[in-house]
Amino acid sequence: MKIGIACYPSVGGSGILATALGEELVRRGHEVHFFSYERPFRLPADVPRLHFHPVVINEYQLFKYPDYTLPLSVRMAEVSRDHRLDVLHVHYAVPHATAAILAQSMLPPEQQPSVVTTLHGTDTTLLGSDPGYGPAIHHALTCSDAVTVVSEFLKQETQRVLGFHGPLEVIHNFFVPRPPRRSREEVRRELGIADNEAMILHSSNVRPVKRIDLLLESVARIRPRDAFKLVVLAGGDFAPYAGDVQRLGLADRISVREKVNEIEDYLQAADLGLFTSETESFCLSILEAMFFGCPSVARRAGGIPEVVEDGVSGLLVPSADPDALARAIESLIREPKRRLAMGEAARRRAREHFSADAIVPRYEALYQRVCSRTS
Ligand code: GMT
Repeated sequence: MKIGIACYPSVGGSGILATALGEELVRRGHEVHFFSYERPFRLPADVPRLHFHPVVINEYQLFKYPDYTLPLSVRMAEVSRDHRLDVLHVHYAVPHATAAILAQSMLPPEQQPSVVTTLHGTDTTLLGSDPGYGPAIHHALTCSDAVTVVSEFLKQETQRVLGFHGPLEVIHNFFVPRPPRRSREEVRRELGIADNEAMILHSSNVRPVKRIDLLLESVARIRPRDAFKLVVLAGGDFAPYAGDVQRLGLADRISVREKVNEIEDYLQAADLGLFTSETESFCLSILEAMFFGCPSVARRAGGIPEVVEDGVSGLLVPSADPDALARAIESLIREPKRRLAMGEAARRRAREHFSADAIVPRYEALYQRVCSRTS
């Protein structure tokens, strides 16, 4: 099939998932066309049947704010027509779903691709309740040929927040780990982590929803304080948290790496993950760690319980309580055998339920279904 994918190019779960899906579809023989204002940062170059179409945004003095939706829809319409795309699969509703619907309606019926929209999280939980966005998102979902969500939790939130009661198919996130480029020892040496220190890993775009303040408060309460080092892979600017790091006396306990591409190097070196998000529709970062046998301590938030079985493949803490989070981490630092067993359970669960082989055929089947329906 010929599939167009629109996504955000920067570090963020929806763009990462969309990129991985595109790569997997190409590996399975499909032709894939990506649309974004920049090349998605994990998108490999020079892969046959994998194309990238940059969307050019011109600045006009008349506009106070540059518009992205219209140039995106025009680009999607042009490429759909020129390459005879079967499907436009858009990741994150705003503005991609609206642009796809517009692109579809710009074309004559015989050239119209089907539109599949995947909701990832804040497009429902944050923008869905904004009166300036909610009705437009609802409209785009209603006009889509199919809508998917990345967890049961997000399905319920989409029904509750947006009042959308059309079909919603739950297709969880997946991950395809690449082989690490450096050894575990090399990476730990680079990070200054001694053999008797547990490496706690947090990776995210460090937006407010990730509650980095709570993350730092929690690790500051871990005892003994020389039992760990926290490594933050920040997909955004970590500078605003420098004051917290100083205030909490964490300067010698924390290493931050910004915009890392070789995440596998760090995932294999980690002993534990720590995630304190206010909400997560799934939490791709927890899954990435699971593939490397690294169990996580996380808040029981949003769709995280669909990823981690509490007490089996990780530990879930019911509230935003830094003491409870610190105690959970301490228990796994103190009991390496239990931690390793949890890591193994996490790895098994990840491979069984959230591998490309488990998930990608679900998208392929959906594309087949919508195309046969529309044709
Ligand atoms: O916060 C991010 O990392 C980006 C965010 C988004 O809305 O694009 O990620 C969401 O999509 C990921 C992939 O489906 C999910 O694993 C994340 O849980 C989800 N983030 C939130 O719900 C806050």
